[in-house]
Amino acid sequence: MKTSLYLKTVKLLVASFLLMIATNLHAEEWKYAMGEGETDPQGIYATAFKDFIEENSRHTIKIYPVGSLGEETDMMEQTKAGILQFLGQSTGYMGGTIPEMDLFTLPYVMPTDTKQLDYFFKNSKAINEMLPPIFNDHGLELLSIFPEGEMAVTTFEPFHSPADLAGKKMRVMPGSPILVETYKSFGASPVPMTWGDLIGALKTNMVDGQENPTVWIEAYDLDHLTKVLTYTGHGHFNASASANKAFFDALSERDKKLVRAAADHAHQVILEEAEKLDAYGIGRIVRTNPDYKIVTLTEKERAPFKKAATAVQASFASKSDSNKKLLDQMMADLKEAEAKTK
Ligand code: 6CS
Repeated sequence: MKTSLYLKTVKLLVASFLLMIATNLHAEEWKYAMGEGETDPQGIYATAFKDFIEENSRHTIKIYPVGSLGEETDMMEQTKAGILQFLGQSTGYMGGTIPEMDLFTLPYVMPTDTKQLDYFFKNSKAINEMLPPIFNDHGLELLSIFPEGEMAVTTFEPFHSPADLAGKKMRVMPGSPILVETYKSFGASPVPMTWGDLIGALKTNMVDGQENPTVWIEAYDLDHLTKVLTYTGHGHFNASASANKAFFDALSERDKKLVRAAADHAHQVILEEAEKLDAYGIGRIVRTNPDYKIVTLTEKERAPFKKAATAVQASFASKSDSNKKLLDQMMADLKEAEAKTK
């Protein structure tokens, strides 16, 4: 009697030990595609995520920068299909697939103050509680959403009012109905276009301007392809990181905790970096391109753009109950961020 109990105990201990070794020795290569290069904000996040995973497990991460697997527009489908395990994507490419993600392209909603943005992206209930189940409905597991800098508009001619933008073909990211509505409300003719087509379109005057954060404008020489950079204060460029949901759900509890911890680490790294990106971007533009014209619209000049934006915000909220609840929560989150960072 005692012998069989002893043998059972030994078998259980050996099986547990082997399971523990197997779990620790279990190594996979996970694919991570993103809409930017390795030195851009999404690359900083992806590299921090990769380093954390590889320093704390035997798994490895292979990063695919923009262009290596096709356009940014293709990557969402590849991730939902499970071809990719992780996706770094600009929110301006996501509203066509996940309508609620146009929350982040709404005009005159996000602040430009980096301290408020930092608090918001760390504490937002809209992001941390309301978006994850929405991502799940689309076969994705949301890991992070983070800022990349204030949107600046670059054009060939100065503009100070919606009338100045009349008939101007303004390129917008291709996955956002709200960006189209925004630039129509600003008096322009929006042209949805992937990043891969923008440089050629600017060189051939297929478009009259575009918007991006200054760190991107500088990194990809958009200031040398246009004449004027205008701060309107209307928008902010944001990016997301997510995983294929079936892949994430199938992970061991240990690996789920590892992925969450890696995302939290990368989120802290990019939020710290994001506080400097705007200053870095415009600083380099002014230093390397001193003749480039920089305009900051006055509050009086911004007024008609802000008035037009209220209709776009209302349009977003009217599209679904989910959109309305998210926008209401985001406004509350932003109010808290402002109060907490005074
Ligand atoms: O304008 C775009 O499409 C690109 N801009 C940034 C800041 N990141 C990637 C995106 O494809």
